[in-house]
Amino acid sequence: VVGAGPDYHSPVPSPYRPVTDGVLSRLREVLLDEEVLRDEEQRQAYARDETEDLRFLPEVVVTPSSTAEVQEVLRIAHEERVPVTPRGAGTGLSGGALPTRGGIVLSCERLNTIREVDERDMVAEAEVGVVTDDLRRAVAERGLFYPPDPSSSDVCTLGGNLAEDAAGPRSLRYGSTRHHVLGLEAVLADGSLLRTGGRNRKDVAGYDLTQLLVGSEGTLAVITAAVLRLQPAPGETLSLLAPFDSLDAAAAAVEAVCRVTPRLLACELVEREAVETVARVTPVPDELRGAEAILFLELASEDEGALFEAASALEAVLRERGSGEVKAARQAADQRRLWEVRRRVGAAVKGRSVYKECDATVPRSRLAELVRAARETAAHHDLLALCYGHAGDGNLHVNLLRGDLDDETWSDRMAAAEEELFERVLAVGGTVTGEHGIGLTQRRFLERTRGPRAVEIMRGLKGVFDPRGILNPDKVLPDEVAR
Ligand code: LAC
Ligand code: ZN
Repeated sequence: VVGAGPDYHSPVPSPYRPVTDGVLSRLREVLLDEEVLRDEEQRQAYARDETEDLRFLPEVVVTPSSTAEVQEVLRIAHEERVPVTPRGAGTGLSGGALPTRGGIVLSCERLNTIREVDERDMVAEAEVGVVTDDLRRAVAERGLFYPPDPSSSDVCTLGGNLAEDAAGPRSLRYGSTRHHVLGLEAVLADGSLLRTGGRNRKDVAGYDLTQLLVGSEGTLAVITAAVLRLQPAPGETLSLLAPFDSLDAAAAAVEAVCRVTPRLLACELVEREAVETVARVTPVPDELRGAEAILFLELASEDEGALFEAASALEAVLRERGSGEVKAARQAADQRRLWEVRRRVGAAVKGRSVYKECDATVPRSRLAELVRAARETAAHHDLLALCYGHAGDGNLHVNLLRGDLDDETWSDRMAAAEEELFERVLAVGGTVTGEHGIGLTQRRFLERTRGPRAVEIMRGLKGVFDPRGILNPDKVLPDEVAR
């Protein structure tokens, strides 16, 4: 029944074995009844993530509630050669959680315990089904801070953040998820348990398996828990809005803005079309309307004087670089209102049209070239594009919108535009994904980005971790074949 019904994409021809009644009864022996989902209606919820309009129906969904149960599931899948697609909250944007071969979706939703917040070592140990904001709140109650802030932080989970090395606006100051991981508990393809790292802030004993697993998109192991590094809270914050009368000018200003002060946490760019897309579904504060592009900046300091000093230094640079009148928000509620608009862009675009997410990233000094490439590429292929994202990190989400194009026109134009955009991105030393991952949809760019030798080494690693190729097939590596 994989691929059954007009809504599902055809499954990739499979060397794997199906989920037979025998496999199902083995799963039921090691899991509770409610941890094995077989009804089509239940499985449909696991057929998609947030990537385009792709759907693949899994044969069965399992929701283990302990690491030991994850081990049992993988032991069975390994013996039976059934593919397993690990899944967090399904907010991914490169298809990493799509069960392209049917098989088992292993949802981590019940692995949702925060095992410990240790104030003395300033670490938290949490299972991967914990919602990112729940962890942030739990550590904040103890006066501590966990920085990663993906836009979906109210629903996404640590597991997806770890698998994709998710980031967000504040990664400008704090780095992406991987910069906060000290250790992992993970289950290997054959069901055995692997612990990496620990609670030490420094540790160079052997190869760094922790950092290898972070960002490996569920292709090497199923991460079940992580030891995360915490920080003191950043203090008081102030947000600035700098309107520009062209997208190019806003992009060109970013490198100067990022040099001004270490108190800058975030430097985001949103172009007019993106603001207007949010305005279609929710009221947008007036100060965000009208400009061709806006830079959203966030500053933090434990001292209010220093905060305002940094703000005026930034304002001077922004004006010099062509910004209109810079507006500041100091009250928490005002800041939240502004950032809410930024956070909602992705969902608003998705609500407006099927679209192709291009997670283009370039060295910060090449940002203006990225913006130009996005605009020119869209024009060459007669598509509507909009840009927004993490300008300070050189990372923009270039969204190509389908609008009312028919299937064939859309897929031809989209593929050609993506090709042209990424050629230009790679030509200036950029990369094809800054934070959303290669997943299913960006695999054809991996070798061009990393080179054939690097991809060969990645394949070798895949073989060591997952010799039968059952873990998250069709992700990361191009044309992966199970042995
Ligand atoms: C964002 C997501 C789409 O930046 O990465 O909003
Ligand atoms: Zn983003």
